[in-house]
Amino acid sequence: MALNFITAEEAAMFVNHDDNVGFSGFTPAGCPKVVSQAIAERAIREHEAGRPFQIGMFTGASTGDRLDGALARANAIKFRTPYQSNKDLRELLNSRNTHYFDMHLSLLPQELRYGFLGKVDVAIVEAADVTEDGEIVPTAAVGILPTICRMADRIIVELNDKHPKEIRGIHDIAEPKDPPCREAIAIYEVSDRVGLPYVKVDPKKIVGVVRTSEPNDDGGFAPLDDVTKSIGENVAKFLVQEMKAGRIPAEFLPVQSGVGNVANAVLGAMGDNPEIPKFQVYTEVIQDAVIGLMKKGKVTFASGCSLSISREVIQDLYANLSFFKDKLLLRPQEYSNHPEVIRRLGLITINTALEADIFGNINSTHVLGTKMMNGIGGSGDFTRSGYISIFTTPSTAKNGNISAFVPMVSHMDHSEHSVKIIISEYGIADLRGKSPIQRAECIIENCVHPDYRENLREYLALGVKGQTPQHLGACFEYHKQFAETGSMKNVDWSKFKK
Ligand code: 0RQ
Repeated sequence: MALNFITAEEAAMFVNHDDNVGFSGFTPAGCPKVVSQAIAERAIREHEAGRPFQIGMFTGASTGDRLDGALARANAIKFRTPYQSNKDLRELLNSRNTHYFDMHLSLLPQELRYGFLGKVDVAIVEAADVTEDGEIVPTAAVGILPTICRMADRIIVELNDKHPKEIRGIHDIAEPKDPPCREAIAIYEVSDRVGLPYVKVDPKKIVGVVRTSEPNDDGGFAPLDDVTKSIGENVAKFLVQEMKAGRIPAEFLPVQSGVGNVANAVLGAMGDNPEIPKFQVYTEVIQDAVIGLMKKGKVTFASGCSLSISREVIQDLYANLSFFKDKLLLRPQEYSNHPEVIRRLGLITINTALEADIFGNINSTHVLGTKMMNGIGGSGDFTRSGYISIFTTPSTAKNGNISAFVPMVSHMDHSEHSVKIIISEYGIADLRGKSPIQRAECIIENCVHPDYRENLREYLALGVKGQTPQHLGACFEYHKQFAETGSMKNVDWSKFKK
C-alpha cells in the first residue's frame, strides 16, 4: 500500500476535538514537532471561530516545546499524562486549566491496554523510516510508541530525516502479553534483545506521512558548579566504599540515573573515578555523559528509552554509528523501566529529590506540597525495585532560603521503605538498617546544610514519643514560614516545647 505523503496542516485535520492522542518520544527526543504545531494552530483557529478544540494527551514523558508548549499555549489540552517539564504546560496545569494526572512511566502502556484511560484515537509518531507494509523505525526515543500505534484508529508518521535510516537496529521493540499469566520478560543481561528493530503496524491505519527535517529541542547542560560536582563525587565515593565492603560485586552493577544536571554530573564523576570499574547502564534517559563514557570505554553498554542528548552529541553519535550500534539499545518505557527487570539486573538507581524529610521520605514532584513541578517520571519504577536506591539533592534551593531537608515532606512520592541512601553536597546518609530516629540523626549530621542542622536537631528534641517522633503540630513549620517570609531559616520551635 503506497504511503500517503501529506502536509502537517493536512495531518492536523485527522485530529478532532475531544480525541485522545498518543505521541511518541520521551523527553524532547523522538517527539513529533511539526504536526503538533499544526494541531495547536488549528486549535487557535477553532477557538477564534467560537468552537471548542481540545485533545487528551498521552506521551512517553516530557516532550519538546513544539509539542507540550505549543498545545499548552493554544489551550488545546483536555487532559495530559504522564511526566512533563514545559513551563507553559506547568502553568496551565497548576492553574487547573487542564487536568493532569501523574503516573509511574512503566505503567502507562499497560494501563492504556487495560482500558483504564479510555481510547487512543490517533497516534502521532516520529520515525526515521516507514515502509509501505507498516514497519516504523523510531528515532532517538521510543516511549509508548508501540502501544499507541497498536491501539490507535489512525496513525500519523512524522518522517524526520535528521535521523538516518541506518539507525534501524538500535531499537528493541516489544509489548508484553497482559495478565493473567503474563510471561517473564526475558532480559537477563543489559544487552538482551526481546523484540524487533521496528514497530509493525497495520499499514491501512497510516493515514498520512509528513516529511520534516526538524532537530530535537536542545536543552544542553549547565556547567558543573561546586554543589553538583560535590554531589557527583560523593556518589562515586559511596559506590567505591560499597565495592570495597563487598556489597557491590567487583564487576559492578548496571546503573540507572535520572534526568538533569545533577544526574549528568553524577555519571561524569563515576567516569572520572579510577576506582570504579567499567560498567553498564540500564536506564530510561541516556544523557550526554553516558555517550562520553562510552567513547572512553568506561560504559560498555547502554540500554534506555531515550537518547536525550544535545544536538552536538547526537550528530557525533550518528557520524559514528558503527561504533555505537552494538553498544546501545532503545526500548519502550514498559521495558526500560520494568520492575521485574530492574530487580533481576540489580540496578544501582540514582534519582533527584525536590525535598526529603529527616526520616527518609522523598518528595520528587510538588513544590511546597501544592504546585506540580515535573512529575514522578521513572523514579518510582527504579527506586522501589533497585538493588541500592539512591536519592541526590542539593542541600538547599533558592539561595539557601529553602532547605531540601524538612521535618516532614509536603508531598510523598517515595517512602522511607524504598529509599536506601540520600546524598547531598555535604555527604552521604546511609539509611539501611536504621530506625526512624537513627535515620534522622544520620541525615541531619551528613546531608543537611549547616544553616539548618541545629534547627532540625531542636525539632527532633521536641520530645515527641513514639517510633517516629514527628510533631504533628510543628512538622510543616518550614513550609509555613517560607510561605510567610520567603525563608525557612531559624524556625522558632519554642511554642511547641512542652
Ligand atoms: O527552580 O527552575 O526556578 O531555578 O526546583 O531544581 O536543582 O535545578 O534540579 O533540574 O535536577 O530538577 C526533582 C525537579 C530536580 C527533577 C527535580 C527548585 C530549584 C529549581 C529545579 P528554578 P534543580 P533539577 C528521571 C527520573 C522527579 C522525577 C525523576 C525531577 C527547580 O529531578 O523532576 O526523578 N525529578 N525522574 O530552585 C521548592 C524545593 C526545591 C525547589 C529545588 N525543595 N522547594 N523548589 N527547587 N528544590 C526523569 C524521567 O522520568 C523522565
